[in-house]
Amino acid sequence: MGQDESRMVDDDTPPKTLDSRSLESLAKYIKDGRAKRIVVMTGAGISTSAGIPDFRSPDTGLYANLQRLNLPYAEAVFDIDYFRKNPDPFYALAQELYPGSYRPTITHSFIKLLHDKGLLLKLFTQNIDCLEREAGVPDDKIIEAHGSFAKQSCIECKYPYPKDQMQQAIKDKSVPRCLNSECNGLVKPEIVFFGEQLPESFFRNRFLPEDSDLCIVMGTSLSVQPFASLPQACGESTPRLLINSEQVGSLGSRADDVLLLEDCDAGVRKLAEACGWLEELENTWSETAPGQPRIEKKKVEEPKKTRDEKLAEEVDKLTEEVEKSLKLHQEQHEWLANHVDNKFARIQENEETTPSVNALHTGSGSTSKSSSGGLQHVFPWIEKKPTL
Ligand code: CNA
Repeated sequence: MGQDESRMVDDDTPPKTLDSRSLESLAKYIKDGRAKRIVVMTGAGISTSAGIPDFRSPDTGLYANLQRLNLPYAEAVFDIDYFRKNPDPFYALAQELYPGSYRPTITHSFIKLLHDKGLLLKLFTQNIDCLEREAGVPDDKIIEAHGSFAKQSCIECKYPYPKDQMQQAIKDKSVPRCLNSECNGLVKPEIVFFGEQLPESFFRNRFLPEDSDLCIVMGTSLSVQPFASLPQACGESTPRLLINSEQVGSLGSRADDVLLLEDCDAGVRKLAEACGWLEELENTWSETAPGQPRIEKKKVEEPKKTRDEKLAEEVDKLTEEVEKSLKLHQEQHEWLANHVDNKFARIQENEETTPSVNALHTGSGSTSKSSSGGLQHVFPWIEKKPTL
């Protein structure tokens, strides 16, 4: 049985893995090569210094500043039932939160540095802002437990919606509708709303912390389940570090928990310095500055297409080809009709003067004035010319 996760460990309890519950001791543990499979768990607090408010900080948090949206209660903006009735407040807010206008923080770059050093097992984030990707952490290392703005789809039939059209809708504060005309459901970014299921990738990886040798929790109030239980999945003797403005969850209840109750950016700088990585960290972060050559990002994978979508695409392609060929056919038809008309006119003209040429063209030796009639089996669309 594990120890009581709700009680803070007392100062007399000796750590099991670290020399002491201090940042220096934790840094030594890392430098000694004992932390090779680090799990990082993050929340809105790692993005506040980028300019994105968190939810729950009093005064500055998002929930404290939503009066302008006239919501019945602050959380309604992310509630799927409320969204069905009134999607406008979400789209008003989405314009402010949409990725593209914020620079990753040095805390995001710290996670990238852990990856560069081959030490990052997985990042579990509750954030929807995609700043981890912007910082260069590869997609396959990130579990976006609450989804993100990276993809969008219909809330009813899940039909994917193109990114560029979503960007335009966000810009216009308009509410996009499903492109499947039979559905016409509301479209939203694949952010997990209250009342929606977490992504399958979260459930698939939720026990991964058991395999870690260090857990770093940053910028989260650990108040949203099931994410909040992740740190408990770490082994009893696995060191856990909390970098946050306040003590949260069960962090501090175990013998190898280290608490750094301060600003995330300041905290990661201290840890990096203690590990001898500060310069590298600053360099990694400087790559995210506006105007710097962008970090190579892996393409966000488009959702896999269903059989019906593939079929619809194939039908569209075929329709386009048929239309193109019909258009060609039509042009050819017009050209030939003109051509024959001209010829017919010339023949008529010649007939009046040189009947022998006419006989050559019809191939019959006849002097019939109805030449086009002879061509009708080849060009059936040519109307029979009236016999002059
Ligand atoms: P939260 O409940 O708002 O908690 C944030 C925590 O971070 C609090 O404990 C704060 O004290 C702490 N904090 C804030 N700023 C700092 C800082 N600079 N340094 C250190 N600590 C700080 O947010 P959670 O992430 O815990 O809640 C989960 C919600 C928040 C998820 O569903 C997210 O989708 C949602 N959210 C995400 C974003 C984003 O993507 N940036 C923004 C706002 C909300």
